[in-house]
Amino acid sequence: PRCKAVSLRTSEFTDPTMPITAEMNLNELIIRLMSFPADEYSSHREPDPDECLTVCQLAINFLSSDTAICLRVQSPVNIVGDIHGQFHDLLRIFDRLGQPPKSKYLFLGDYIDRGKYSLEVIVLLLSLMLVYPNSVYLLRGNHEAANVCCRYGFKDEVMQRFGNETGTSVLMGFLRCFQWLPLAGLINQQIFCCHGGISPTFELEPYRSSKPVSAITSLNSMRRPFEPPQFGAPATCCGRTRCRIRSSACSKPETSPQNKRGCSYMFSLEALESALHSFGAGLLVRGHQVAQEGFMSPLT
Ligand SMILES: [Mn+2]
Repeated sequence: PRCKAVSLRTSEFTDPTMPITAEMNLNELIIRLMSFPADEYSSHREPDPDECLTVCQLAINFLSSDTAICLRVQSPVNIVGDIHGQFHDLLRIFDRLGQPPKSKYLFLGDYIDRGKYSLEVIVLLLSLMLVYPNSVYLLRGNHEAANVCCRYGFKDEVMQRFGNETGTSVLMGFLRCFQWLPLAGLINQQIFCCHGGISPTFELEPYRSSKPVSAITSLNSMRRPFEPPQFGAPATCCGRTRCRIRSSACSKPETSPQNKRGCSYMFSLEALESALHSFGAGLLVRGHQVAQEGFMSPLT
């Protein structure tokens, strides 16, 4: 990686009261981005730095009103995995499943990096969340963090479009905003959704109580904002650690023998059932991993 890692302390980027600097009509911005031409980059007006920073600040104001780690969502809702800067795919998803607020969406994180249009993806999704807070829910993926998005494309995209000086302030705006994104969602008290997966440290608090909802309460006892720590439940939840399914029985997620850094977990059906039981949930839906057919159900 040629870029220097940007290190952030939570305290430096958590002011939810920063004034909004630009007048902006979010509905117009949404309509403009939704009509992004499918074949012609030149005729598309990209989000400008003021729009990016204003959307980030509005999102922080909104997200800081409830700092729980786990969102509660009611069905029916469409669950969408990693977009990774593929703006056309996002538009196709809206075409197929309906635009908010007609259809409800829970996105599992990893909006940016890899694809060419990270800015359009994240600006549109944040704007939709702001205008339709009961129809668009955004979770945090491992790419929504300083140390990842500076290495996998988002930082380069922002610098290329806006230049180093303006680009840096836009990047910082997004990094501050990412710190406020929730890590998990629970649909109808039944379907637990997160970017990465389950972690052995989910057990620390949930298992102290026999009440099934205690795990969620325990997740909710953590508060945003933060930069994901390197290890532990929040790290695994948002995919900072990798999760893989293992086939043999084992009651807890275990570190993968292939991964010498010990930041990867394998989990079996047994471990999954035990974690879900502690949440009072029956199903885990996660992103973070390629599924050739669009989705897969490896443990059913
Ligand atoms: Mn990921």
